Amino acid sequence: MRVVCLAGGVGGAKLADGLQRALEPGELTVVVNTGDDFERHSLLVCPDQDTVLYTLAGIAEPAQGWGIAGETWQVMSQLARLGEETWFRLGDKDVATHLFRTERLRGGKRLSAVALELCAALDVPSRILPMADEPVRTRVRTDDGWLDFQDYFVRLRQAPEVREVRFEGADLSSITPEVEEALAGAEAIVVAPSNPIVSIGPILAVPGIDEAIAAARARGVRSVGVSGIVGGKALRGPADRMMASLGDEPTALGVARRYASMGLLDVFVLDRLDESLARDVIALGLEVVVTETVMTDVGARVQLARDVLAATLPPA
Ligand code: FO1
Repeated sequence: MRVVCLAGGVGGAKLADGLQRALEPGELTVVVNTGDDFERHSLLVCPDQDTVLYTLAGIAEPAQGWGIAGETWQVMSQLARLGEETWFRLGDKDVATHLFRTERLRGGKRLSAVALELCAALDVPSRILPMADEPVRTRVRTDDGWLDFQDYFVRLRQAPEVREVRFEGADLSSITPEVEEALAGAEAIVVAPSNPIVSIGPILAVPGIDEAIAAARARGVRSVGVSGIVGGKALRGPADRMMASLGDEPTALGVARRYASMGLLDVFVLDRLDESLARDVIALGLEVVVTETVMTDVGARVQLARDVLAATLPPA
């Protein structure tokens, strides 16, 4: 079954890992958010792409979710000694990824081509594709003005309230041939339990992606989304606070409303803790599946992936 999964960082990577384990090699394509990407020490860092890459390659650092297991920090220590800012920590092995990527981009390759080279080099049996080849950068407006995403997320530890979000460059970007081909051949679409505003939002802001999803759904492909907000709390990161400060209800129902208003989904997956919201989600015109969505171990990732894949099959 050919599956396309839209994903951001850690939550997206975990479900993608479950899907990769539940499917045959080559059946999964993950389209990742690039709005978090930025230049650090003259290297292009693609946090969501790399989180998914390292997870699907089986080398991710398990506790923090991003970066590579067993990292050392010699480069950062020396940069600190030289007086550079080191609030964004790049491990020594991780730096190799950014060197590999940046060198190829400077040589004229597209980000998508480099992403596929990284998958091949790390023996990942799935395709991890950036949402666009052109730079798209998420910026957030706080009471102190506009900030680059990683300034807000890592340097300021998501402390400021977010008043507005924009995806700079999205209007100049376009769907890549690889993403277009994946959606044209998809038999199921999955929207991972990632932040709906700053992880899934940028992907849908790339011209051509929502149309390609709509075209797939028009030929009967079902689209299933999973809430990353459980019991009114984001499993990770600031999605709940961000939704509240932007005027959305910070619950799984708020996530479902956002996706339903975009006409993105057929089915919404709720955690058992949120079962009482099912009636309201159904009223939005979505089917509902209630299951365990918190992926505490690999078994839970595979179980959620199986539940999601079952929901992509039309009801009997
Ligand atoms: N997150 C942090 O909280 N602190 C870091 O120093 C940090 C470094 C980092 C390096 C490479 C990478 O791919 C990701 C990294 N992240 C770090 C995670 C990341 O920036 C965010 O979790 C995502 O952008 C949000 O999805």
